[in-house]
Amino acid sequence: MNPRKSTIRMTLILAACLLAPAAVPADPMAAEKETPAQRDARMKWWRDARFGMFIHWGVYSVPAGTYHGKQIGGIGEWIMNTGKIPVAEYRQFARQFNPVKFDADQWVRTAKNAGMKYIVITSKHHDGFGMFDSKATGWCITKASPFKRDPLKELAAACRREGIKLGFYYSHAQDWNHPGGAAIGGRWDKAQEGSMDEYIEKIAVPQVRELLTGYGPIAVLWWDTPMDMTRQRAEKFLPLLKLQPGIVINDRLGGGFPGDTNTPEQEIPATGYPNRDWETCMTMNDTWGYKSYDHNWKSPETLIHNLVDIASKGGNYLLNVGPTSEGLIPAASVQRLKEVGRWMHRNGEAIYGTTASPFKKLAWGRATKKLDASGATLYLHVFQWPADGRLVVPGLKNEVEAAWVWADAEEKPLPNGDRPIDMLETERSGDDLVVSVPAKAPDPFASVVVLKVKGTLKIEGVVAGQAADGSIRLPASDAICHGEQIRYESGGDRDNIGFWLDPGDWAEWQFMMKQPGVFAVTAEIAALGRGRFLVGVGDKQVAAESPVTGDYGKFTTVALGKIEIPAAGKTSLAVKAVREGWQPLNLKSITLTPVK
Ligand code: FHN
Repeated sequence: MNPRKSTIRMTLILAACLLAPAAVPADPMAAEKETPAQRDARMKWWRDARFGMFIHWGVYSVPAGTYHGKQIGGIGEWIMNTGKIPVAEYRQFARQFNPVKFDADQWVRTAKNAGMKYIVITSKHHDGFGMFDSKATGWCITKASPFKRDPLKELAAACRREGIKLGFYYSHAQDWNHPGGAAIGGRWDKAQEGSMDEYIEKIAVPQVRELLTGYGPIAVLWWDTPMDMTRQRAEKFLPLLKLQPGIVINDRLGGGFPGDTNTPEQEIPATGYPNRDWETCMTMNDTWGYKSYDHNWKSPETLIHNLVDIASKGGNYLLNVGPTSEGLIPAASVQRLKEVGRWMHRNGEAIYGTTASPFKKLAWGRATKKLDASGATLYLHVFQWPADGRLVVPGLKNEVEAAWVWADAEEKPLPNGDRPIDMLETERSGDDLVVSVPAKAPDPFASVVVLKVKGTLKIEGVVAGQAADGSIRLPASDAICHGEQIRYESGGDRDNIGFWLDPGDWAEWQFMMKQPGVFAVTAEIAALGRGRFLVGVGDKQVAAESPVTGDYGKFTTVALGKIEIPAAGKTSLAVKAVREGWQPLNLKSITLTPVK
């Protein structure tokens, strides 16, 4: 949990909306009709793509974060809700929405040159404004704005020309302009009152039909915030999906339908979702829709590392841009996408069509892989280039066929147009494989070393061990999280176990104990209330209580007591909540220090 990003209340409401579909049975419609092989075929392009562009564009780009001269907190596309702007007043912004600089080809080329393979654009966000020519309402771009053009038509044509897949985001439940639409936090204007079922029947369903029939092949339908979506309401949308048989839908329809993809938002889950397709959606600054004064941009290095990190966990990266009311993608976004594109141009082979890393942890970076009939190609993405020229690949037992880095094509052009490579030597060192790499990193952000190995991948479990003084630090990133909600949170300033909302969830560490004995146990914890928990190794336990730090991002180190670990060997340590009076806590690490 990181309440600093938005209010705790909003986070919990959104989390409840988003988490709901995870615990429900599979989509019966899909299960009936699709074999696993058919599903794999349908998902293939999406799995290969790994990188897409999210576009949040609408009327909210006119106020751009400011209302009556006041900067409104939170994300830009929520300004109507956060500022409690009356419906009639918000509608006036549409009169100023005239994005004459919008150039669909340019947007699509910006995405394509960044290495992105698909685009998902807001066809209607929570403000209910149709960014397309809708027959179902007057509250859409062709009727309520001076622009009159249908930007989604133009984008669809440009995507077809450039070979980029197009998807539509559609806010099916929340709609703050059409009577009956849901509103997180409650409605604030009489004009919003109405029946949700009627809204779904008269606005949402007809609009989704329009979107799935009038724009050529639509690759993705991206639902959002399924507030008040009962199964019955969600079912109204299902027949429409047959209009685009190959379509991929996310997990936010609600009503118990898991969809095709999980959608972690603004975070990269520690271990991905091993049995689900998933896609991290993320902003480049701190807002989805354009805010004129949000300059908190992620660096190109962070964006490249995020893309690699996500691919190494088997997911896709849906990276957002929030164009202006003139129709321009902000220059800061374009510039960053160019940098990512430069990296992808050289290293895309190590991202597209790859699957998750076979390594649990790599101290210097991440890995992706491609399997083939004779063995595997491992792509080692090195964030910290080894100063001694020795790249240690822990526990890799396979015979190496070849190792190389991609050479600079301009320095070493090959007559047949093939990619020039610099071959590398490898050697064994105990359990590990060592690759001798050039002194200088080929890339300032992430250099790719390619290892072609023979046979089925064999990597022997590498677990943490004690330091020379007998102590051992167990970081959140090494924990095995047990439960539906608890998870490792990383990225930005987060590096802890969080979302520990269910006291039935628990965390475990496995490590190698060489010098058993009695250990003092300390933990780095952030919490808002006193939650009781147990730290246990076998039948030995320490009972403890979390400190109150006042913020889920503010950690303090607390001594929890002593524990005896009597035997050497592979050891498991568990941290479990005490159900009565449980208060969620964020846990960064546990440290065991030998008691002399
Ligand atoms: O409320 C929206 C938000 O505005 C944005 O569209 C994100 C993108 O995933 N989805 C919702 C919050 O989860």
